[in-house]
Amino acid sequence: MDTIAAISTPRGIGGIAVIRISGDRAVEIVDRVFRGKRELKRLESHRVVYGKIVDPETGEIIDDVLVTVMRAPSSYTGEDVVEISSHGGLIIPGLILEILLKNGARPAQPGEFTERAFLNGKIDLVQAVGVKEVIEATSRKALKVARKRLDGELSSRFDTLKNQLLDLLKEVEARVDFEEDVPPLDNSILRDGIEKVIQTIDILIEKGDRVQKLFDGIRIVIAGRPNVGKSTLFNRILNEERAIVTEIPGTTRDVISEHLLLGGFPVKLMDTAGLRETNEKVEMIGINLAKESLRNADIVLFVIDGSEQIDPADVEFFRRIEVPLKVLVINKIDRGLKADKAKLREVAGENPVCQVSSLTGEGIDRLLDRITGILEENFSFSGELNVTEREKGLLLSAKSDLEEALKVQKEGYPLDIVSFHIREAIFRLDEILGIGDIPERVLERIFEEFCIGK
Ligand SMILES: Nc1nc2c(ncn2[C@@H]2O[C@H](COP(=O)(O)OP(=O)(O)OP(=O)(O)O)[C@@H](O)[C@H]2O)c(=O)[nH]1
Ligand SMILES: [Mg+2]
Repeated sequence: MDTIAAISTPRGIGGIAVIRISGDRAVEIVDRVFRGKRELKRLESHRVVYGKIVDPETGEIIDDVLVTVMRAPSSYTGEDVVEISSHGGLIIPGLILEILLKNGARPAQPGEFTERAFLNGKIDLVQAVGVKEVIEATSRKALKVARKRLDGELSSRFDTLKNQLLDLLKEVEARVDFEEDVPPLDNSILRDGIEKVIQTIDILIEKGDRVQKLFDGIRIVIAGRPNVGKSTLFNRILNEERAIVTEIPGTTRDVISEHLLLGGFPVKLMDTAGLRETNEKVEMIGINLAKESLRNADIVLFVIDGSEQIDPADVEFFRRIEVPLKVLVINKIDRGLKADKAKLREVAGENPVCQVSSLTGEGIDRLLDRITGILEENFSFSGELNVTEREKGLLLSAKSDLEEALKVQKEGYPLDIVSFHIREAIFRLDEILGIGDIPERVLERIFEEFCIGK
């Protein structure tokens, strides 16, 4: 395999940068450009040595560096890895990389170091995703989940499921091959076993989906009729003039979103177009986008103008929002509350009501506390793990294989048909972990999302 190199630290001004190189020729290539007390090929594994990087063509000294050598198989990729710590900045790391490339390395693709770690059996595919997630986590909560994945906790869940299925398969196959020598299969044990696995899959998906929101951001959508002050509230929560505010109804057309942390929870806050009947083309598109955001929302902040009487259209709309977590936000209370309080309660039903002035900031802290409370109640997980879209797809497909196994068993098909379906489910779990032949394009799709140098 080629020897690959990349700058692993972010581009830009910084104290140091790390250039990483991995492959059979890693040590040899760096030796060509490194002048230190000792040649790297004579250095033991996991030792650091000081020296200079020199362009062998011109003899020019590029930088003082510390070089670490990690020999196969005890390295991140499982291959020989050399890491060069140089000065950071805009020029030096790029120059060093260039010299390495001129001397026999090739540029690494995004995630290629991690892909090699996977191909060399250092980590499985589930853990590989964890590498990306620990790097990209934007909150402590997300990091905790990613850390567990990287440590193999999720992998071992999949492994347990697989072993349960293997046990069942063994029972079934024994009857297929040597029916006369073994007592007949206890159907209820088989059914219970399969059902238990299906149940575990359901729980993994249900919880995993919610935990995944810690990475994508919990979607909080601000909605309501035009001009009630949605964009003003959006800006107020963000503490910046992000969305355009005017007194003209129908100002916001696009969905505008920003990521922020609320009470330590990663949130994607979205401002949407005011909901009303209209024939204006652009506004109509905006309203459709707003409705779509509402359908995908985790929490809805439904804003009404409290300085006016309650509009029956508002009541209707609030009721129709299917998202279970919704807050009725009564805005513009700086102008005095004209809406009838009893009526407001009735509209809100079981849902929390908050009175605010997005203009003056009054009541905003209380609203944010309310939202944080909802987040804590619904998105706090202990010991939970996330599942990616890919994993979810494969889990669902394993589940349908198992349902099929139950069905054919119930209908009295021969046991080898039952065993076929169990086996298929096991293959799906293997695919999740990356066991067996994983097509190149599947790996590509997983690793292309990584950054270069990881
Ligand atoms: N007095 C008062 N005025 C407010 C408050 N919030 C918003 N406004 C005003 O109400 C008008 C509409 O505000 P926006 O934030 O643009 O309302 P919107 O709901 O985003 O409107 P659309 O984008 O058209 O749907 C502006 O003139 C704001 O200054 C408030 O709390 N008090
Ligand atoms: Mg607006």
